[in-house]
Amino acid sequence: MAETTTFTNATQILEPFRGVKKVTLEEYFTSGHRTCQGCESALVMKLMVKAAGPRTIVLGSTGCMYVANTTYYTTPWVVPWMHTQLGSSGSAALGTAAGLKALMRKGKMKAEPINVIAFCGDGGGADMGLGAISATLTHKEYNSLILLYDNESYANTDIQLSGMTPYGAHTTFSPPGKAKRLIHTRWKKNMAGMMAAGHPECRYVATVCASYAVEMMNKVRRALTIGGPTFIHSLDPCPKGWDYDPMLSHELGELAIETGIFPLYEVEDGRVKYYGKTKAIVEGRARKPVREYLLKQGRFAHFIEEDLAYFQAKVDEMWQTWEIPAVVPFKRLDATTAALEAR
Ligand SMILES: Cc1ncc(C[n+]2csc(CCOP(=O)(O)OP(=O)(O)O)c2C)c(N)n1
Ligand code: SF4
Ligand SMILES: [Mg+2]
Repeated sequence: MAETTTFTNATQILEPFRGVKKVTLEEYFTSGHRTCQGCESALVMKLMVKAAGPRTIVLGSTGCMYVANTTYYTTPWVVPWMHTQLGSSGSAALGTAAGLKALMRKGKMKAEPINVIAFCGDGGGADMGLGAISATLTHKEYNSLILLYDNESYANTDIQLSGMTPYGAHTTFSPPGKAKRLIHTRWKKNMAGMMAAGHPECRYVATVCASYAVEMMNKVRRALTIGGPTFIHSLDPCPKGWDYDPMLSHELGELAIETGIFPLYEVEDGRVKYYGKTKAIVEGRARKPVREYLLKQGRFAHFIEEDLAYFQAKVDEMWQTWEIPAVVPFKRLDATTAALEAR
């Protein structure tokens, strides 16, 4: 671990792990948690802090990764950890980074780059805390990473739908019924694209899935190394909320990528780079049909052909009509329309 030359915005230089055999053995999220069997979000916590290393402070907003990880007198966190209010991951990240900087400037603690990571769920981050995250991403003088773990519902309070719940999914707020088969008919927010497009001075935004663990850890390391406020969106299969056998978590993560529903990419200083199977899709590989992903989950068991076709058409649209496929949803203008509109 080295340091950049100036203290002001110094970060730890965390080189990427060159393959799984090069990943460090030390764990900073260990036993002592009570998440469900097959919980991908718990794996994300473990990989996230393993990637960051020991000189790290983790802040976590309310949700499964707070409640199930800090039951009275137990915790899996080996690094300093603090709970923050449900909508406050952005404020907690910024406040902690600013506080550390002030203490170091005043000589009250040793000056060294300390990683600050604030995690939030989709409810806490993409709905309730969106404003605070947005504000934090404009404060380029403070280093912090906000990691949104997206299990696509307010899981901790029994699977209510959030702005990240997929179209048509069965949640406790959207149970399918005889009169109305689909209660939830909104399309999911494009969180990483929104953060990248909306915060020109945020230097790093990425999407990850723990099914691709080394890539995921390397994106965390890149975000922490590049400095300033950064943002990562992780798609996390959740056996309880998505209603599937816990042994399928890894496979569902893969299918989310292979169907093109969840693209893997990073935006560094405005440049988009696709990863893994998403890159292969961009280069022409066929996407798997969305039904292969959806029908493995009980939350879509009420879907009929018409619903599957609609879902497929929306995903096709992401890939075929978005200006930057699966990242930025502005529509391309064909040359004639563009010329007419320019007059
Ligand atoms: C302001 C506020 N409203 C409601 C709650 C109740 N609550 C606790 S956890 C939670 C669900 C959070 O969902 P998400 O952020 O997606 O995290 P997950 O539980 O899915 O891990 C809710 C609604 C709360 N703690 N604070
Ligand atoms: S409900 Fe989902 S996110 Fe919460 S602990 Fe269980 S598997 Fe993990
Ligand atoms: Mg959630």
